[in-house]
Amino acid sequence: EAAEPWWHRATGYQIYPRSFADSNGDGMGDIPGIISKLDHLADLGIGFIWLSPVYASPMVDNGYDISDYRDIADEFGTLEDMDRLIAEAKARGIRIVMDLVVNHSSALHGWFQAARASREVPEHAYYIWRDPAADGGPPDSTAAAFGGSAWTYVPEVGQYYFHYFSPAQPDLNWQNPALREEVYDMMRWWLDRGIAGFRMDVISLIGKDVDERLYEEGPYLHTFLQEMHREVLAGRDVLTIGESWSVSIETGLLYCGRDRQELDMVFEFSHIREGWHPELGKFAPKPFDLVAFKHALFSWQELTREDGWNALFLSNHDLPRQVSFYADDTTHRRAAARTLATVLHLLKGTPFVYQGEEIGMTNAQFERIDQYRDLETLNHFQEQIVQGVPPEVFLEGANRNSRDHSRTPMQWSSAPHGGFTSGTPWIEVNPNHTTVNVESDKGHPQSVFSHYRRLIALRRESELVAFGRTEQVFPEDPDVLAYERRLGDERLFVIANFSGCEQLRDLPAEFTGAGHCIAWSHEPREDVPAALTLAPYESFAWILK
Ligand code: TEU
Ligand code: CA
Repeated sequence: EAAEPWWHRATGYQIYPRSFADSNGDGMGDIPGIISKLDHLADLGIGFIWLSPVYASPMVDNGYDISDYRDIADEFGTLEDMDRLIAEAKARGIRIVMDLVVNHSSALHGWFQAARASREVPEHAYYIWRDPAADGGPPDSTAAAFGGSAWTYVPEVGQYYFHYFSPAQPDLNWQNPALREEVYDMMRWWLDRGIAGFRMDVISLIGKDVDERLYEEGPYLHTFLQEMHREVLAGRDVLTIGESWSVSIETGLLYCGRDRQELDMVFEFSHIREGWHPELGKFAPKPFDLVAFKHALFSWQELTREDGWNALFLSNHDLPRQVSFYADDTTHRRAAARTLATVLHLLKGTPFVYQGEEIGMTNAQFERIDQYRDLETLNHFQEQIVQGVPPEVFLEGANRNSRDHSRTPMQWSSAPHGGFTSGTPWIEVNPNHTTVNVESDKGHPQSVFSHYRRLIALRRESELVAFGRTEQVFPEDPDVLAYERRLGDERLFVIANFSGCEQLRDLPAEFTGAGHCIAWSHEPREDVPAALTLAPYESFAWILK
């Protein structure tokens, strides 16, 4: 029997480098800045960092457009800085997982520069080209995720290239074995430098067949993932997490089932997409629906009971701040932040904390479109205005769901710009940094940070938290989320109020009586009462005796 994988008890922490810590006053976070904050992460108790892209990039999509996979962006530092980060993190027991963005490259990558100049060079076939339609227009009407057509014409070669995202992000042609070997070689090069794995950006797109207009989970996906496993991952003690916006309960284990030899876990978004408007999309979010959310969350707990493994998260750099989206970022901010953490961190899987979540950071309240930086928000604004959506309506949606809310800089202290930079930050710091910041949170009796530290330690120390079987309680309850974890005779009961009103619930007799409270939002209480009154956003987790 192989040793238990290290990530079964570890918690990950996502760093978005440009917004974490700026060491040189240019307003942009950087690798030396990250190194200077490693003690904060060691104190939190995390096992590994997922580092969003730091590779050379023109930064059209903040680094998710890579122009050299074997170099570091100037604004973030150098390869030496990266080696130092790996070593300094290791010295604190923290591993580094890098972002792997290989569905597409930047249009400024040397490969694409060669590819767009001539049909004759080998690099041409690293990308996806099709002839114009009869009228000279694009081969088909597919729209790009960030607006406009998914096809862009290049007169030098008389063809269109395919880009699922922006024109600055041409899709790599995974059907070409030489391209695949370039990717595998680059992955080995990074692993040999000492990193502990990869978070794979939109990996479920690599098996696409553009002629059939099949993009997500296309026909070649699992063949390529298995090949990548054989060529790069097999025999190495590394962690792989695939990002997929299409993976479902039906397909989840194809990526991470024990006999598949593909990935270790997937970031799946059903619980997130739940909150988007079915036609108008993310900029017209629906009111939060707890029952649907629970259904998505717990069906993945069920799916991964005997096989596969879950990646647990509520926030990342593409999503709004979790207290703002799922709960309350005003009166009940601290309780809400602690409750969301309890609910997620006591499930089975590997939890991920997104920078700032550990102090309950909130959405920015931007009032004008020029305060936004994200190309997705800016492009959709342009498109929707043309379609007649009133600007204030769009801005209201953006205020709830734009990607930039998670990208405002980390709030370290009440100093100017939250202590993030001594210069002018690339995007405004949330004005609430005067009260919401690491320094003041750590000193607060209801500290969000201490709460996270406790939950992260519980996963390291408790078999029950790491491996217990999850069973949902009250699945149809519109305001309260509850579940049980069970391992042998040990039982854990978690209950959380997701509403801004007091909630009274009669608890089933099997959960009531003597207990030991291991996590709470407001004040601990030792025993589990038959009738429990929960204050707004109040939660408890008890080990039952
Ligand atoms: O995101 C995948 C993706 O599909 C997003 O475009 C998502 O739909 C959107 O962010 C929701 O608002 C990944 C990265 O995480 C994201 O930052 C990149 O922009 C994107 O891929 C392209 O690399
Ligand atoms: Ca900097």
